[in-house]
Amino acid sequence: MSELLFYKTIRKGIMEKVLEQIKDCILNFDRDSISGKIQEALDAGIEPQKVLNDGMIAAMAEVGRLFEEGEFFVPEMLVAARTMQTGLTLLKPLLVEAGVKSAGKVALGTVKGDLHDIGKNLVGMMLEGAGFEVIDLGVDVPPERFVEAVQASDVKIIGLSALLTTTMPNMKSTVDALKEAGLRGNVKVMLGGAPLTDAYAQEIEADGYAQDASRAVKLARSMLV
Ligand code: B1M
Repeated sequence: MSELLFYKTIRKGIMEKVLEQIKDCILNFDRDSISGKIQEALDAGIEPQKVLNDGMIAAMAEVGRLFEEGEFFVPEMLVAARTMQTGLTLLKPLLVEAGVKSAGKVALGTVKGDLHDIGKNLVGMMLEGAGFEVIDLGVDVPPERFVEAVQASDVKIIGLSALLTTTMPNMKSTVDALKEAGLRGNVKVMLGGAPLTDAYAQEIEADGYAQDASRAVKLARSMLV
């Protein structure tokens, strides 16, 4: 083996190891170590996008798989997502600087009258983990705020969350408001929340429903192909 090839092999090994360690931080909920590991990766010359894709997004995909297989539950998914968020704080400015394209912009909110935001926040974190840019409109969001969000920027997906049967109709009002504003063709509408169903999504002419945060990522991805 030539000297150059030898050093290249060593370097590749170091890079792979630190990316694995970043994944492990997320899978083991190690918020204290993740920023240090990301810095180590950057210092070793790994591009921020590679850190994001092969370290963090890969870990979040694994989190989603473990959740779907019943090995992780909501609390695990939540702390994993928070660990990823901690790492993203360091990585985000570098990604922006490097002009890394987001997977797409999602405006996310809990609909009017509804104050539940734990599930919505989890969906937002998982979407960010998957490379989407998330505009979090918060809770108790009236239809016109969603319309404004689409008017203001190149939002590709509107994500509506509701936990109360009494606030579900405000999802329909939001879809109707988008239609009235002539914007329905510009965006996909994704629904979620405990009382929601596929049938309801179809009834109000939304584009899809996701049962949980992991499936929300898959749905969002499928909406943009
Ligand atoms: Co409320 N609450 N709550 N509550 N609360 C429920 C929803 C309820 C089912 C409890 C019950 O009676 N068993 C019930 C609703 C009954 C119904 O409508 N059928 C209820 C009620 C009645 C109320 C009040 C009316 C109580 C009162 O004041 N009398 C009141 C309403 C306030 C309001 O919103 N206007 C109220 C208030 C509250 C708190 C403020 C105390 C608190 C919310 C705190 C917060 O969110 N910051 C609260 C909580 C915590 C709950 C329960 C216990 C837990 C909800 C939760 O966070 N789950 C809930 C009972 C329950 O669900 N077991 C209950 C964990 C979370 C991770 O799951 O939100 O389902 P979830 O999100 C999942 C999926 O649904 C999905 O992915 C997430 C992660 O996997 N998902 C999406 C969610 N949004 C998505 C969007 C997507 C895709 C997927 O795409 C855009």
